[in-house]
Amino acid sequence: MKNKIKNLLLILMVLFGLKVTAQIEVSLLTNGGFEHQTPFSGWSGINLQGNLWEGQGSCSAYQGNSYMWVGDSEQDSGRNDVAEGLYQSISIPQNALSCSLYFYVSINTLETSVTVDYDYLDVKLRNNSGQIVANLGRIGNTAGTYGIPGCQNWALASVAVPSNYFNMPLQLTFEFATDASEPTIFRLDSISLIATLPCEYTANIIIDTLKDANAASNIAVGFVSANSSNCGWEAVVKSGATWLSTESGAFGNDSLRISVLANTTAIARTGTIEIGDTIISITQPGVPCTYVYSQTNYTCTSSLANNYNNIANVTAPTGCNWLASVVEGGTWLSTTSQGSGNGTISITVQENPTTAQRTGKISVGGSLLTINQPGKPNTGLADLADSYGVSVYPNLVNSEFNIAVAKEHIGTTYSIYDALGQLVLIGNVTSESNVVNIEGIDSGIYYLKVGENSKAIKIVKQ
Ligand SMILES: [Ca+2]
Ligand SMILES: [Ca+2]
Repeated sequence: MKNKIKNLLLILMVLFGLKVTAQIEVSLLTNGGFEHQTPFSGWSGINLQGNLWEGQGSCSAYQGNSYMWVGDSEQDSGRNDVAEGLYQSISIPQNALSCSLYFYVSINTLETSVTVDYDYLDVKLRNNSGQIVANLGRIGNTAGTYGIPGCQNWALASVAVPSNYFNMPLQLTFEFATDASEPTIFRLDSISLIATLPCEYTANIIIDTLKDANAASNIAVGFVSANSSNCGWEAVVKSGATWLSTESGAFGNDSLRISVLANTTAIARTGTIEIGDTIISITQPGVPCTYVYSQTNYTCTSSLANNYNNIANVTAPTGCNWLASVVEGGTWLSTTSQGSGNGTISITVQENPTTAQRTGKISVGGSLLTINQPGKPNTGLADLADSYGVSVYPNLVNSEFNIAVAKEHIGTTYSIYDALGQLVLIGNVTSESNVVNIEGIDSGIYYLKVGENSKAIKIVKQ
């Protein structure tokens, strides 16, 4: 039986050596070794007849200096017809996983029966009214050593308390009785009532969302409370380990501290940390969205209508969605570029019908990219563009040329005459820029008119 206690101690030491403790042993009795300055402190008597004594005399306690004994104040002779006991009020916690009573007992007797306990010690549970709730066990003269006076044959006794007696006020009683002949002396020492309780932890989180996306180390985000200073816990990152870490862990209460790496994306992220059975979440915000162009200015290569692809890179954090919009020059400049995070800008421009450069602007999240489109080349004939708002280019034509007109001329017709004033071609003016094919016309000098009143513009077909 001694080994059982030793094994228990060994288990406790192993448990306490671990970082995480699942359960703890709690002693529920006061002064179980009778070593208090008042040896029966914590205990109450039952039918005391003055025969309960703290033991010393010629006998040695199992542990310490004192023990409790019954049967006779004169330990040399023992005493018959004793019926008395002692008890202590207890309440075994409801959440106990188990509870066991251990005590050391020494019995000397003049009884010779090896089968009948004429004198005995009963261990019982009674309610506060004194009624018996449970008989936990009996040890009698049959377990004793013959001879009075006699001394010190201590043995460990133990009994498990069934769980249906948990969570109620009880009296744990040791009740002695000797019959009318052949006395028996009982001694008790080192009584312990050990409940095994689960370790329980409560995590109170003060900060569940960090203030920004920056890296931070060893910041206190909460507090962990344990139901015992012998309960060890360790905080373990369950998700988000690529950016979230903690070294927190302690016996008993302690703060919960974490470290985080910087979040370089615009997407908030949440990691989880497990403490005992509790899972807590920590959220780190993303960075604000910013949009930076690789260049803030782009100049088209010509005045002609064209698509220009990937004219500037946009650098933005992951998770930042953007849609490029034309904020200036919308009549001739357009874009369908959009992205999430990094991307590029492509544009479509209409032909510039004038000789002046024009400027448009594209916004991505408020950042502006300036687009310059040159005016059409000045061929020397460009002054043919009249105040009427019509111009032609090139004027030296191989097969096609362009008629650029002011808006108000859209819907009219253009007419081409030869040098003799003969009409050779007529067509509709459908937009500000109209392509005319004269591939089938002989080389020579021609004149173009738009509508009724424009000045004739000279065209040379090569
Ligand atoms: Ca003792
Ligand atoms: Ca007896």
